[in-house]
Amino acid sequence: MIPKKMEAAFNEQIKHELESAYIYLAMAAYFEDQGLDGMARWMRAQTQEEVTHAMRFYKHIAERGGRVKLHALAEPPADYSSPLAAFEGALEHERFITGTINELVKLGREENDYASESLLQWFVDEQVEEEETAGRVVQQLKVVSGDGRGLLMIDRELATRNFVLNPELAGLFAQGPAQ
Ligand code: OFO
Repeated sequence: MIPKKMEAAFNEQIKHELESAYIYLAMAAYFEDQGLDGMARWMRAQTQEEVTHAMRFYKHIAERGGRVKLHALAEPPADYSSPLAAFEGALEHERFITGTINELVKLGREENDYASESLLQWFVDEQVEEEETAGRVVQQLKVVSGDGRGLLMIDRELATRNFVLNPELAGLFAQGPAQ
């Protein structure tokens, strides 16, 4: 059985992860509007990934006899002053998410909740990657500093991103073998 405090904190984290999805979908819409299709695609892939993050917590709560409860999501910003500002927003948001994951690790230790350790370690590792990925795009956008040709090159590179659903999670979306 999942401790009540962990259940509440994980439900809150589902909200954070879905808010991440919502923020990135709003960024996708911004890039769509700017004609930067590669960046829009990258953000749409990121949106899908964030939904899988929420579902990892959903699955964990349900498997341990807890109750998943969904909270209201905040409205994300619709506009950005530049592609760089949008990716800086993404990086800042990922740093915020890292903080929330660290708090969960701390709470898990206080509650002696060993059953959540491997799930949370997965997220600790994931956040290193998330910050690195967003940070790399920020760096590249700074290098081209608004130069149209450079921007289109980055856009083309980001267009190669594909979202691939981890087969382990397929069952959560009713797309794979039942789990
Ligand atoms: Fe972007 O890692 Fe989840 O929120």
